[in-house]
Amino acid sequence: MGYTIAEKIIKAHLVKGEMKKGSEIGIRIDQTLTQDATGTMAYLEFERMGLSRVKTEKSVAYIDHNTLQCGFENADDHRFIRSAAKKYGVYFSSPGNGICHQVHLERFGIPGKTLIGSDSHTPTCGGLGMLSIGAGGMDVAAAMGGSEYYITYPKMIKVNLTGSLRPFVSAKDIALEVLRILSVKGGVGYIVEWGGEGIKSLSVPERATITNMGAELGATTSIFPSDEVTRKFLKAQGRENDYTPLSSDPDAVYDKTIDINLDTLSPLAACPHKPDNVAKVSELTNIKVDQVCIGSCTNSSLYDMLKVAALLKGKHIAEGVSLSVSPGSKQVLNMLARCGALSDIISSGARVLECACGPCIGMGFSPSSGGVSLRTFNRNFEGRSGTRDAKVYLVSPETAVASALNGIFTDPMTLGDFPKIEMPDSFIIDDSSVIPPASPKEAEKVELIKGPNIGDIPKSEPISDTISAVSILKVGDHITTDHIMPAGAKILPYRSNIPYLSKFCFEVCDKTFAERAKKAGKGIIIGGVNYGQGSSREHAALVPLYLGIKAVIAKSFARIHAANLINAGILPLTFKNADDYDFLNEGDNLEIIGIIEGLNTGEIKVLNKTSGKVFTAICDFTERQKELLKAGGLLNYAAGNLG
Ligand code: MIC
Ligand code: SF4
Repeated sequence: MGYTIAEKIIKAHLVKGEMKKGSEIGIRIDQTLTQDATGTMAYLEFERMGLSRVKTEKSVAYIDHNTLQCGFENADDHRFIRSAAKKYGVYFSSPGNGICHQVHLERFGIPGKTLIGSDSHTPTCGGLGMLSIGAGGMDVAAAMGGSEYYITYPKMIKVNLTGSLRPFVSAKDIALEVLRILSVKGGVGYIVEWGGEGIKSLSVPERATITNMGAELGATTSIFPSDEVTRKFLKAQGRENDYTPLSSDPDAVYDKTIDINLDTLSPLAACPHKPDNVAKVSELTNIKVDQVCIGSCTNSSLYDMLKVAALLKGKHIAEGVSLSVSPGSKQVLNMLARCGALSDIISSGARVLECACGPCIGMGFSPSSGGVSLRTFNRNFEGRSGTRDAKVYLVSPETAVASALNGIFTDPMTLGDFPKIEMPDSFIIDDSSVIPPASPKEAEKVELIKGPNIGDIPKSEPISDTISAVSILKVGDHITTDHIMPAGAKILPYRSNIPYLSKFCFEVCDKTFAERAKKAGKGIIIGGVNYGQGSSREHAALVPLYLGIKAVIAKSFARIHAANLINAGILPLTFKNADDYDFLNEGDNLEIIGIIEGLNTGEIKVLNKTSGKVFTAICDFTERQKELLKAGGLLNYAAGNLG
């Protein structure tokens, strides 16, 4: 039996476990990336684990999320990360150099290698055949220190593309089509592998748009083969030496196959407030548009920006529309400036923002009350834009421009002829904003610089045999980490100040949660399906830990969040019988009994002291996860086992 692309990379990196679907494996990690909203914690954790120097082939620290710098907090985080990078052996990508995933794709990603990043969109580099996976900060810190990274050996989905995209239909529409087919939990437990004749006409950045949004499927990662298209891209980046061809074996076995005929695809949009709430743009055309945002790690490549510039050239956006354009990297911005395309964007009335995440994570540019915002981004969760009642639609750059020009949702296929986009044979290579680390000898002299907003990581305790606590919050299905620990301009600067951050925990669902949890001293959260989907932010576990949350009982969990809970020493339990969810109320007194024994048997009894009912929860963890829980999380565990 042959291997899929992902299986080949896993095989070459396997350190622990067996290549058996559903079992836990540990893989060697070649590269890591962090960004600043998760990076401060990751480097504090690296320090706490007693590690002194990264052991990876390349680790990069990006500054791209918190770039508003209203006050000293963000700037202090940047300074701390810069000092940690210098000391620990990490390359530091300065603010302004671009969004981590875009820059990593351009400058560092290598086909056939492994990458984990403290950001859920790390799979972007799957666009060039790299096995790249999003993870919590603690896992990234441990991997930087040379530890293997653990995943459940995934099942495989093959997406076969045939035909080619019609003008005005683009890679984003392919990503949305797969979301329409599979939904936001359809990828859980899978790696999505892309193939078929149709991929030949997709450039690396277009492939990266697709693997980027694989995160929204809940997939472990997504990957394309490394082929002639990949070689050309790496050559244009002056990195032809990094090229290796990589494809699946003809007899590779997939658990599921999806066929998409690109010839028949039309422009799509994800409607509020879920990325899988997909409709045809042609069915949305009468909606008035207030704001349009182009950029983010999904759609900010040079190709995307050149298309945008060409479509805007000589035209002006409609009255009442506010259009932002954020190129993904300094390379993209520089090339737009040199060829004059930037001028076409500016003349159209667009507001050019810096090369950073910006509006995607609510760092400014929030829509007006109830406003309709069309974004080329990857997430449209309620409130993420910074405006609670805004209606955010996820669209392609083509749909974004067409709608900005007309002031109403517009099918770009009505725009006429598609402009010819000339891609250069080589990109401007200027890595001067990436600061190399100090030599191991010099590193000893480098001091970590911590500003007053940089606090401690909350301490967790070894799991006890019984947890008696009140069910402090009951939430529904598909709760995102944006619900649990919101981001945005007001809160993001406090990612390294857990006590302050805790005031906003679950604010979107229940403004009283934080205060009630703190007062109760300990609590249990009840969740529905796909609890903790979305971002990799471990703050969605660390803050509940700080607020005394001992366990979360849910119908199912998103992969990264479940790992983050275990790393934080919080017990993630699933209902054996999903109907038991219905019999639980907020405020019930719960007792989880016989936890230590339950960890061995895989099941646990939960007594609802308020109703008198008993139900069973699943706690089917791997030996490693049990050890982590018994130690009270990865940091406690690492103190004895890493470094
Ligand atoms: C996101 O898109 O939600 C983020 C912000 O990039 C997060 C990371 C974070 O919360 O810092 C992610 O995707 O992991
Ligand atoms: Fe940044 Fe948005 Fe991409 Fe997250 S999804 S890394 S916030 S651009």
